[in-house]
Amino acid sequence: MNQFQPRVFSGVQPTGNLHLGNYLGAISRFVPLQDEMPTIYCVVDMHAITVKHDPAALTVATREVTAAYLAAGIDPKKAIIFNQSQVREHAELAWIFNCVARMGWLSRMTQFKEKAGKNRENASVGLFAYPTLMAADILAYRATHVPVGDDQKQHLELTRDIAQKFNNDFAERIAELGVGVPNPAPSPELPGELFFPLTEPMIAGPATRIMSLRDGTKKMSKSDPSDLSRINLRDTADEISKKIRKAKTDPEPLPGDTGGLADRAEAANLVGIYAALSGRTKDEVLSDFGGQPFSVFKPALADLAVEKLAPMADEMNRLMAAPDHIHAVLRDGAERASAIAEPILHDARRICGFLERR
Ligand code: AQP
Repeated sequence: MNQFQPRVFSGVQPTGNLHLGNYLGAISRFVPLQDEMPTIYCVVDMHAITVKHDPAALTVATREVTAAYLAAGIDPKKAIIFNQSQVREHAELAWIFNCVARMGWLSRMTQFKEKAGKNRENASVGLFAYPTLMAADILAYRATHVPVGDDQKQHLELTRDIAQKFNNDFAERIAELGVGVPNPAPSPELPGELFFPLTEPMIAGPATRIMSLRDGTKKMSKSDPSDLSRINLRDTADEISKKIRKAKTDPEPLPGDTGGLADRAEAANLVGIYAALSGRTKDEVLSDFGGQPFSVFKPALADLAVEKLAPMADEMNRLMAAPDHIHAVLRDGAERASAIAEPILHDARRICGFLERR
């Protein structure tokens, strides 16, 4: 691999209904990383306008994601927290990447196909180009690691493809300007000096894909029209308990090990949630609950979910009620983020050959 300074970047869209999947797949995993390397956590509001949106709701949801970051334990003195639209370099680098990425690459993105649905002609150009903006989010900071849920794997592969093509297309220019980082293992695919790292996805643990509580084959999602399909991060204890009680299951008792969860998507999902919330493996959970019916397991899961999530909801509500602290965190974060991205974009512009203001 290459020798870039380790740095984490990740983001969450402020599209409302932040849910347990966002928490377990992403936000909760952001917290320990802040003690391991420099971390940048973004509220990706420019991504949120790729589908029809309500401007007033976007403002509120931007505060809400920030509140979730803080309530989950991200310390704004350690990590940089900011909203994407306040750092211009994201949009600028996204344009450069629109000219590096190929139409064929973007046409293969499953998230675009799912979100555009049958009416693709009517989808926004922004929705199609979403992955190039995501690549820019990451590479404007030359981030080396990105913790995300499993659904983002394909976009991260595309980010690597874009970085690789940029490094190759401009290899001579990067060397000539002396702005590259030595690549310890040059190959026909990658030159000896790299401008962008090949970012590593961090997709691990028992909760990389939390499924809908109503349908174990569908991802838990903000945009699911059924509120019963997800546990929202600001749900009350009663709402959490009710949703778990009503979660779809099968009539069989829980198996004694994970092998017995094959073909039981809903059961596997609930066991995965229990494992992630308790910090144990699925097999450990099943060694306690194997042979038990859902009438025993569901109340235990509800108690655990309330114990873990209710204090976070309280803190989010407190922060949202007096958002001055949220605004201060975002302002400070945007300044610190700009200070990293500006010199990187300055070099990217020179690599492209844009004539500077004189
Ligand atoms: N169900 C999930 N299980 C595990 N991780 C998940 N993530 C999303 N859903 C799950 C992870 O949360 C982070 C932020 O996601 P996002 O805001 O970019 O939204 P998304 O991935 O498009 O998924 P959503 O939340 O369901 O929104 P909609 O309904 O708008 O598509 C990412 O790291 C993601 O992997």
